[in-house]
Amino acid sequence: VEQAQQRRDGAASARTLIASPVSDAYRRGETLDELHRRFTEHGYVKLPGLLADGALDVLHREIGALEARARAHDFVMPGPDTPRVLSVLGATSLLADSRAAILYVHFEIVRVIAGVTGEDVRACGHEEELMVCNLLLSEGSTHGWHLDDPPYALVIVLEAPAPGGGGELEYISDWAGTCERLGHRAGGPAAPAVAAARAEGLIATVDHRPGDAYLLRADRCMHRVTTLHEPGTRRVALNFAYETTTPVAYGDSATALYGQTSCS
Ligand SMILES: O=C(O)CCC(=O)C(=O)O
Repeated sequence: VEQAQQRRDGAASARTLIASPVSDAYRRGETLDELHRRFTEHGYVKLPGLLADGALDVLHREIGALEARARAHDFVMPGPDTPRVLSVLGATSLLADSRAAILYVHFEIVRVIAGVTGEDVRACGHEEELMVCNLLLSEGSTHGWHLDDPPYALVIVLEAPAPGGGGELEYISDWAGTCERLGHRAGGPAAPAVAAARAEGLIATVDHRPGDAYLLRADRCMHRVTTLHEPGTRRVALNFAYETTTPVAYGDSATALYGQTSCS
């Protein structure tokens, strides 16, 4: 009986995600045109209330059910030399045990991404980075400075601390150009160039409320999620990665963080 109920609940969740996941505001061509203009300029746009409430509720339940299986990390990522203090679910878990994939390929979501980026987007070719869930579960958690390999990240924030509690997105647009101007090496440890960018006022800080989404040019904008600094707070976000027709060269860091046998 319980199994039959679970199947019915699962089908109801899938139907909710399929039916109409994107809020009405994002169906308008003029909205997407304005977002495209801002995205082209900054490499970032906030998409407040992108998902309809029903779709968000389903994601909360699905991720909540998987949270106990998230892999906890506390290490310094080689390359940028920045901390990863968070728990993660990679694409294998999300594809096998959740319905998040319905959103990843949903025509309404793809239409928004194509409209905002102005690109004919394709699925990410990395088997774990395709879609991930990043769970910052306690005070001190952080997702340190890095670039992603795939060009586009659609991030859906499910939980966030109250404003001022940490967990903000910080980003630096055009990392390669910024490093060149400031006389730093773009591929080396992030700290010296980030400090120089901060001194020049080049770091944007954005707060996201639960239910907000954003699109980031993640291979060009250096970014991080700041440390949670209140006891008992959490930040949980889904990241859907997309490519274009240009092939992506994948390094080792996504596998180190999201792979089935990864660093700790
Ligand atoms: O959680 C976020 O807002 C950013 C996630 C991120 O940087 C990533 O998944 O590469």
